[in-house]
Amino acid sequence: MSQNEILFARAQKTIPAGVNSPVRAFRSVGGAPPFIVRGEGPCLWDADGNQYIDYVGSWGPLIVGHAHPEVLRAVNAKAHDGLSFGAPTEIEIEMAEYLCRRLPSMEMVRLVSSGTEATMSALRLARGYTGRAKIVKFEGCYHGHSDGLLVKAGSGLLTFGQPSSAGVPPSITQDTVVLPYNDLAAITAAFREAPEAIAAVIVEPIAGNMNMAKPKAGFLEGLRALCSQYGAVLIFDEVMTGFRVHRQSAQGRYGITPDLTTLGKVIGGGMPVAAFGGKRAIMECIAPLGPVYQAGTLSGNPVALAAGMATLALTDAPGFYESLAATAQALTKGLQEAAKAAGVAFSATSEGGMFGLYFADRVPETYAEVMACDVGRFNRFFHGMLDEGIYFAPSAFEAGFVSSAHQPGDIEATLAAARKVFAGIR
Ligand code: HOZ
Repeated sequence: MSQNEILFARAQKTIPAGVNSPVRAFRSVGGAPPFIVRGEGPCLWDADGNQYIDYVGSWGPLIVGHAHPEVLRAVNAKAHDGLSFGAPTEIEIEMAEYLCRRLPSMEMVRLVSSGTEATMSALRLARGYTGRAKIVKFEGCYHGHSDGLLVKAGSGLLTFGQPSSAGVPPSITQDTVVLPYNDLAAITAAFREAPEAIAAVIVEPIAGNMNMAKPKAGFLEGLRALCSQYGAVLIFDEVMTGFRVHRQSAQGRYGITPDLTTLGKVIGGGMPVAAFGGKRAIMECIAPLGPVYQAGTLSGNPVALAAGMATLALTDAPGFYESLAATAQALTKGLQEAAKAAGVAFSATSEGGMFGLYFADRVPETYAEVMACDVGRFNRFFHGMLDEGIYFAPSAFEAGFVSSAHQPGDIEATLAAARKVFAGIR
């Protein structure tokens, strides 16, 4: 047995499926996951000494690559002052000011530790602010694992073909309305039917948990107009897209101002940091200013924020996002050419440093189109690439990520591997 297999067998004795987040278990693609020992720049090394070019990037946070020296320096320096205080520190203000400066929709922000906390709190806040109960989410979008949002959700739930979770009583989800993504007519009808019942519409402005699905022209604009017309709170869940797809996130890319935004991943640079924020009038409903309760012992943790601030500072470099987008485009263009040469039905797209790969003739725009992609062929592609030292997400339903550490040589090596693998899975 390899070291990876030995570790996986050992892990399964004390950790369900051997992992602390379901997709990592490789159940949908099969086989044993590599146990990661170390990361540097665009690369990972596993317990057997295998090296990989990494396109998961810890599922999005590592926009400047693994173990960036400036991020490590900031973390080390902060850690020397103590790890956690459960009391206010100046770096929390710095992060809040930075986020409000960089996202014009954000007037106030509260820091939390995970994307799940951010979306759960934003929805509670929207309900408290409007005094309404219903929330609208879209099929295939994933907003973390709080009870009311685990209905027709993406990510691990889609990966395992179980889009709604057991253990969530119908009484909890009775106010969750699930509608098709990119279908403005459906949400228009929902508002007309219950004009004063919907507290919030929550959306991944670019869906990144059913592979990657971009908004059709007019969809986000339509959501904005409907929420304004009916007095509902528009929440952009930018945990994945925040500072990843554009300097000002998806909201800047598409020119839409949401009422609330949730953030995570990149703002922590690989440490547990997330946030929700937006209009002052809504944010002032949060305790102790207002009646909506939310709290957290490790919220605003100074060491985690040091990683986030150092990462964000690196993304401020002129040309950072242009170069990131060029890297992702070189990858997706090259993969499409390689698939075409091999006669494999394949398409790909990207936005900033995020990309989607599809075993289908054209890039999907709806949940149904994503579901129609050839998962079996993806799985063969995934394992072929892994054997060649290329680490993509172990699921046909997750987006991929590049970092500023990926160099043209990494993309070339990936495409050389892909030419070989596509030829083998024709
Ligand atoms: N569900 C997240 C990705 N969309 C995180 C998966 C993980 O960390 O294993």
